[in-house]
Amino acid sequence: MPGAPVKKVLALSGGVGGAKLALGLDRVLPEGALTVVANTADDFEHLGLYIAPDLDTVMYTLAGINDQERGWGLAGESWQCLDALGKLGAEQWFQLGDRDLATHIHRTAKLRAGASLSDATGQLCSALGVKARLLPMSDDPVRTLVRCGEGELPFQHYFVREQCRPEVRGFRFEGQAEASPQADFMALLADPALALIVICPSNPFVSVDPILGLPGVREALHSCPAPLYAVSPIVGDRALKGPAAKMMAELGLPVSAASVAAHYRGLVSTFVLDESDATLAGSIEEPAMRLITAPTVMKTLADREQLARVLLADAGVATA
Ligand code: FO1
Repeated sequence: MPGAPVKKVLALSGGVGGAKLALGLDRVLPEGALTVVANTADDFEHLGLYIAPDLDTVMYTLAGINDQERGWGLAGESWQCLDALGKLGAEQWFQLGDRDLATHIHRTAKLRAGASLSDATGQLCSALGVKARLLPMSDDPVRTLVRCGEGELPFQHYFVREQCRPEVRGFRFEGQAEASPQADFMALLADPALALIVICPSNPFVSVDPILGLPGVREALHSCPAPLYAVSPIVGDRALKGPAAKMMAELGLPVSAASVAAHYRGLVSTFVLDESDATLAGSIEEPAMRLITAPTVMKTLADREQLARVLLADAGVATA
């Protein structure tokens, strides 16, 4: 007798923080249940290669080959090409490892031959043994520009070259208004089998907003009957990873999960706070948002699976 149809889960993710929860979900869900949509507004061209940092971080993490310490790139990497580039006087501020380069070379060749970013991603994922479906948020170019005192900086120049030092005044997502959200992503939002959408604990400003602001995405999320959860990337007054807390302070927002909840007002139905922020719950006045607490700090693989299980149990989605 055929079993019950698999309930589907969609995770919206940036890089390192989002990839951790995506891995937890992947490990506890039945095969075929998980789709991860990754931000591509951090993508850029460097040394003639198309680099998609968030897609790669999620892909390497789901394939179990990511560098756990750095969060990005491959484990056991070597840097001979980067050293040789340095000797030639080429730019070295963006570190491309020898084996990681194979991904960028292969993807760039596919794109130049006419493949879409979705096709190139699907092909890389199947070659690396990734079981979940990983999609770029769009096949069209969207690029984050960080507004700071010095003018606008392309995202990787702000993040990696300038080490997030410039004071942030705002963001602009070039190409967003003209971009189409990835077709399978939109189809999933209309799929009756979709049982849960999770905004991973990624940076709300530069990882999640590029996805949510694509034409038609907010409307599709509103009409989708599946509950929309968001996990706070801020615990106490610190970001789990990256510059989210620094950005909040520079934008004049209180650095707390309450600001993240306010950011997602009108969209998210369940907001997930870390257990250590349980006392904040009383001060978050978001009448349309249900608040729950969970252990959101994911240091180990067991932590990732545990958070995934808590979210799925809360949403009534069966695990494998
Ligand atoms: N992040 C860094 O902080 N320094 C790097 O040199 C760097 C290189 C890099 C190469 C390939 C890749 O896929 C990602 C890389 N990242 C690097 C990570 C990445 O730029 C950021 O973590 C994201 O854009 C923010 O989500």
